[in-house]
Amino acid sequence: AFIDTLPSLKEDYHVVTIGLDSAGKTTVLYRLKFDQYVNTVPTIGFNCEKVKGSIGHSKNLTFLIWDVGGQEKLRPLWRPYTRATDAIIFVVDSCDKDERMEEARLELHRIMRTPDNNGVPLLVIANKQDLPSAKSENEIEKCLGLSDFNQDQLWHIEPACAVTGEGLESSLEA
Ligand code: G3D
Ligand code: MG
Repeated sequence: AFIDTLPSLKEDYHVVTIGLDSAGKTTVLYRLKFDQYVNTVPTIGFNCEKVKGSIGHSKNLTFLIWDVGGQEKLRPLWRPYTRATDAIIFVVDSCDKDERMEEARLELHRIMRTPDNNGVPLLVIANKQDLPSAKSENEIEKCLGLSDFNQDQLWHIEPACAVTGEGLESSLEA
């Protein structure tokens, strides 16, 4: 088909990045896109970038990644954006205190519970691991109640730092 001759228009996977405001979603997106730190402003609406995987299983795959604002008033948008997506990335600030973690847990379970997202794989990025108060992968798994998901829900948690890019490449691979 004609469209196949236009490689720049094709991508293999649609991925939507959500999470509370200031978790680091936009930083993650631009780190993946440009492999460098980009200073962000709070996202009003959304950002969208095409990203090429660079290692392992992700090599030669392209991802169209949507980054949707996480402020409370924008969260109702998560639902339409996550419809018919191939995967959901939930970015969490690993330094968040219990109350914000609980808020993240509620929002995460709310969005994963919608019928559209039945069976959509979930990648949790435990971001800001560079900071001393960062919770460990295990703690975050508990805080977000990841083991409460249905048996058939695929999920994976990856500790990362969007500022340095650590952990992100392997996230795409996963
Ligand atoms: P959002 O898109 O989820 O709302 P942003 O979040 O990507 O805009 O990031 C919010 C703030 O967190 C930014 O700082 C950003 O630099 C910082 N941040 C993102 N990832 C990391 C990380 O891995 N480690 C650390 N230490 N900070 C991170 P500012 O100061 O611009 O608000
Ligand atoms: Mg943002």
